[in-house]
Amino acid sequence: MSAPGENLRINADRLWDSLMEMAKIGPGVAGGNNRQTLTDADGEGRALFQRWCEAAGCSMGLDSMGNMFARREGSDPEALPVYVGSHLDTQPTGGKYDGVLGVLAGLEILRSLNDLDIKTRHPIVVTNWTNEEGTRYAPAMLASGVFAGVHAEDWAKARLDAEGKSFGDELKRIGWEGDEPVGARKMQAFFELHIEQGPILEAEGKDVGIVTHGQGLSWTEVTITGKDSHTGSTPMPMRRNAGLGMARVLELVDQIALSHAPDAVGAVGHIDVYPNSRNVIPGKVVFTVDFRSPDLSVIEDMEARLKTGAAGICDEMGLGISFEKVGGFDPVAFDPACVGALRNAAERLGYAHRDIISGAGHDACWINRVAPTAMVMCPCVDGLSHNEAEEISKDWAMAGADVLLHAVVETAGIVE
Ligand code: HGY
Ligand code: MN
Ligand code: MN
Repeated sequence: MSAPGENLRINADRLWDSLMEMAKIGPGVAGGNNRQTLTDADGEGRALFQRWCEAAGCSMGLDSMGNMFARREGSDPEALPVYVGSHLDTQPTGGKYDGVLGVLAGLEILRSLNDLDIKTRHPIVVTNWTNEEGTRYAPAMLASGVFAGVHAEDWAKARLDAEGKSFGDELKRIGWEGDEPVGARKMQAFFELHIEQGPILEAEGKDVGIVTHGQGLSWTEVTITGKDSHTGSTPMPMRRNAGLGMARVLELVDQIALSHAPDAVGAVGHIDVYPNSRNVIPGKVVFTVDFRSPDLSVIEDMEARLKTGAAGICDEMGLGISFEKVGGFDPVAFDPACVGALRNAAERLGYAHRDIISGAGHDACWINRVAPTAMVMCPCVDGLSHNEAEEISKDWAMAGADVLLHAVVETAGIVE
């Protein structure tokens, strides 16, 4: 397919206005968003996205995991569509751009092609993947994982949130469960634009990052059990303090990750303490250990050392401990041809770029299993994300969307 001319660009003001409009749905308390998956706010955001897509002349498909597919016809209806998208759900204290930029940049591509009356041979489909964040329902990238055949649909729909509500019930409740069998769609390619969520691109003055690989992720849920007892009258030697055991395991997690510096990372972001009362020594704690590395053998080493080290700590303290793997995926290498289309687009458009490995997980990491896939990233201020203060510039959004536009259109083929 011939490459588009360098003058083919998106409308940055319109993209920015759409980002700000979407950000009004599920506002956070500090300028960001709390539009968690399968909440009413998620439903509202989906409805707005659908209205915009239909106004752009698309037909909207919806599968049984709530994944949305806005289709712009091509000249050859039999040709496999080129897919582009990301996710509209956010963290509880999320930013306005994580995921949303990738979905709305996909819509902006369709709007720009309409403006210029450009026809492509392959159809183009803009996608919103359900529950990318994995906050309300673990694991992350749940619906794209079902689409890619990684998770069984029944298992995914049985996942419970902290209030015991199931994914399947909540998807029905908000009215976004489609009839389409999940995973039936075949793709020519899949492209995703995402903010970097790290400091590298801004620090190096780059406009875009060409994502060659995504690092692997491991989520282990750890349960430590001791004995609830009075914080005042229980002598120290008699205590079986699950909270103290957890504190020592958190220190161990940090040491394990640092032992594989500079590429490995580790932290615990989710902690439930029982009974979580000011004057009761916790008899039980449940927390999730998040390890990541571009190297699978490093991830496996970190998982193994967590288990032996944490079991040793609990043994010494007379505490019980159990582990459950609740999420994860191996490091991914994206499709060289798709990566090349993005890199050539950045060159053609005159954007400063560098290759980069994604630190965060993305739907593209699963879709890479079923279609040629690649990602492009734009910088974010101070590399901050999963924080309401997440910020990007309109120019960065434009650069990412322009590069995405060129790779998608080149792959879909312009019909003269
Ligand atoms: O966890 C992740 O990397 C993604 O933000 N869900
Ligand atoms: Mn994301
Ligand atoms: Mn995220």
